[in-house]
Amino acid sequence: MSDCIFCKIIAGEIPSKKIYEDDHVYAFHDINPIAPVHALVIPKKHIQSILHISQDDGEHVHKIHLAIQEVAKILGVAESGFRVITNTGEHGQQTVFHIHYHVIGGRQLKWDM
Ligand code: IU
Repeated sequence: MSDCIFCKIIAGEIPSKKIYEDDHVYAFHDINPIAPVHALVIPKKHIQSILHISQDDGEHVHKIHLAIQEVAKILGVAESGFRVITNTGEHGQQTVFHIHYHVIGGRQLKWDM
């Protein structure tokens, strides 16, 4: 999508600190981290939110989960543990409408973070 900031990051039109990339997925450091490790894992396909995943998106969803494993290993939190969050809609405080998976860790998390 031409006006989507995350599509522009994937295209390299907006700079980002890349962690991992494959055919389906791009992962980068969040610009406003809330923990020592705070990555965003996104599908290269523009999908607005978890509510917009279709039957045809199975490979994207699978590849995102595999990429999360890779990102956790690369950033050194696979052993200690981490949290994956996908904010959805207004009450979920979704601010960027290209589905993204926050990978947060590097310290002890509480339920209210
Ligand atoms: P949210 O779940 O939609 O609220 O998360 C959007 C995240 O995208 C948020 O943590 C921002 O800091 C992050 N982000 C970014 O990393 N780079 C950007 O250019 C923009 C937002 I805009």
